[in-house]
This record gives sequence, C-alpha cells and structure tokens, in this order.
Amino acid sequence: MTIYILNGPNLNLLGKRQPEIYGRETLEDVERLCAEAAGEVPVKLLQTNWEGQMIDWIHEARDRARGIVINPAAWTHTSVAVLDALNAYEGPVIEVHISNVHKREAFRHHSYVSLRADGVIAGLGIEGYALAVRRVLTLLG
Ligand code: DHK
Repeated sequence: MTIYILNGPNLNLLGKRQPEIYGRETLEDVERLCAEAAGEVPVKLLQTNWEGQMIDWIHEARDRARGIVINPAAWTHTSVAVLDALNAYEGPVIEVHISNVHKREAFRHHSYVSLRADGVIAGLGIEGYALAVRRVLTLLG
C-alpha cells in the first residue's frame, strides 16, 4: 500500500507563487524527495484546488493508503470538513507546511487539521515533506 502525499489549493503553483515564501522548487521536486524518502514504499502525490476532491481522496485513502502526508494549504485554517475526513482515516497523518505559519498572519496560526495530525512540520521548505514521509514509515514500524 501507498503513502498519499495530499496537497491543497494553490500548491499547483509551487515554484511560481510567492517564491520568497514558498521557494522555487515545484511539486515535481516534492514528489521526487518523497519517493527517495519512502524507498521501496510507493508514494502517490495529488494536488487539488477543490475541497470535495480532497475529501474524496482522504476517503479513498482509507482503503488504499498506509499513511497520509498532507499540506492542506489554506484549508488548514478553515476546513472542518477536511478535519472530519481525516478523523475517519485510521493510519498515520502528518501535516506539513512549507512556510513557518507561526511567523505569518495570525489567521495562519490556527489549524483544524492539527486536531487530528500525529505530527506537524512547518517552515522547513519542501524538505518537510521528506521528513514527514520518514515519520509515517516510523509510525508504521
Ligand atoms: C500553504 C498555503 O497555501 C497557505 O494557505 C498556508 C501553507 C501555508 C504552506 O506553508 O505550505 O497558510
């Protein structure tokens, strides 16, 4: 079974959008780092700008993914629906933010997803995804 690497809104523009905050690396770079970190375990990187699609992927993960690494992007701070979907998932969940959300606007300091996540990584750039994958593997034993 796979590890899902789920990405929320606007992360399709990673590398182009506000590079001073999110860096110049792309989601393809994220996928490569995650695959390296996972070794033999397959990873599946997905991105959507649609909240319902994200929820459907989290539901799908119940049967298909051993663990989830999720950067919910703006839904971190707004979405009870994403939290509820993650609460219906039984495997390890690690929340990742590329930027240090705690150094930014106050509305980014609260995360609904953190109520479910087994760990949270913020401000380490895209390296955070690779560390999150390693943590998922550790939690899976
Ligand atoms: C990405 C976003 O798009 C923001 O909405 C979050 C997160 C932070 C990140 O740092 O990866 O507030």
